[in-house]
Amino acid sequence: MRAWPAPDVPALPVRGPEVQVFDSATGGLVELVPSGGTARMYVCGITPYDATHLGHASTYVAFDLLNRAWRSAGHQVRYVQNVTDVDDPLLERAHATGEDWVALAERETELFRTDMEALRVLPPDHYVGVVEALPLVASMVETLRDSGSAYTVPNESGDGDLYFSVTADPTFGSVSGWSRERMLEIFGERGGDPDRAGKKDPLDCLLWLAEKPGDPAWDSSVGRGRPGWHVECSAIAREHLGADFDVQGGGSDLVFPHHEMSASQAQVADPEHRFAKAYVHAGMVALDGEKMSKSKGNLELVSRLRAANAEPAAIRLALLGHHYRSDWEWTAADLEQAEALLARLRAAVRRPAGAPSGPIVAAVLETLAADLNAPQAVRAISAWADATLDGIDTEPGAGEQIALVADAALGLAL
Ligand code: 5CA
Ligand code: ZN
Repeated sequence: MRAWPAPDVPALPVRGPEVQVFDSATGGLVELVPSGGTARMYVCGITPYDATHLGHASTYVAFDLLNRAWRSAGHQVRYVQNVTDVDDPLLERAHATGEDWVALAERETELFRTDMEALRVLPPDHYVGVVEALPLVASMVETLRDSGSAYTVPNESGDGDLYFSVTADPTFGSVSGWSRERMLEIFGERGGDPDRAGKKDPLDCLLWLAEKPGDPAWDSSVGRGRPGWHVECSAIAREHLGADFDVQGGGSDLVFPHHEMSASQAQVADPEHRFAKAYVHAGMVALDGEKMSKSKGNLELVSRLRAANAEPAAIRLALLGHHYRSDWEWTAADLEQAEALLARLRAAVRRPAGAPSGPIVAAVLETLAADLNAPQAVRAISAWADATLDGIDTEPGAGEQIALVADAALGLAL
């Protein structure tokens, strides 16, 4: 699939430190020094049945900070993202509104592209739809089936759906670290079917769904049907990034079952290698007291704010005001404050001279390398702006240096 146009990332006069991020699997910070100079990152993409909301935007901006922090440290980045362009929620929405599911997915994916471009999010090098990756996904399902890690559960039409057996993976549970009780509690809420008759373990997850009347289906090496959710990301990540890549990312609602299952399936298909080195998760953005979600409909859309003349840089600055790992609630005040701050930062960087920039540039790169602390990086720039607007003008051209680091490291066009 086509991604979206890349914004320029200006070269910095200094290098940032190596990057540390919080890994959900080990529960601590890990330093991510990519082997061979190229960091490899997979971030789960959207299920395109509704418009990009600020929760999505916040998650993709978080991983954009990681992408930029690696680049600031002198590394290259190979970035892959999927689009879940066929799955139950998408088909259900299309069915409910009478829209063609392909048209719905294309429309919302295109809106996502324009939102990401407006927010200056660096595009993935490989933007891969599940439909276009079907042979790849089927091939991983086949490997799992042939290794005895999958089994058939009969369905209404007499065919069998293929399920992944979680007991095939001795390391199952190591991504989330959750107890079995907690897994059982949450599995059904996040696309799982713990109560389906015929399963060997309630936590076993769907690998391949046999054709259902009225639903799209494709011929494949594992029969006619369509893939289950988790295996799409196992297969797409392995194909485009290889084994043991640096970061598997997404929002914290993907820790379990999605990232647990994706890793498990890839590792059972290839027991010699880990799926990813670190599992990184962004916090959930809420609206009106509840997690912003397409299924609940409590959304603030990036496109709606843009249509109401909010500047994308202000939206991005509002998102950067919250640490990526925290859960937070969006309010209109976030945007108003960001608009005021943006105006102040711009006024300061346009001064011909300002407060010394070197320590600020270093502080921005350091705080971002230390688990992507964007709020602290923004505070450092804001303090510089205060000093400059207060009349400190010891460094000619300081504003240009500040604008450079804000652009390269924070994706902020001042
Ligand atoms: N297609 C799958 C991943 S393979 C999926 O989860 N799609 S999604 O459209 O539901 O979510 C896309 C990304 O946005 C995921 O990383 C998800 O964790 C994140 N996300 C969804 N809702 C929120 C929210 N309220 N706050 C922060 N991130 C969110
Ligand atoms: Zn995914």
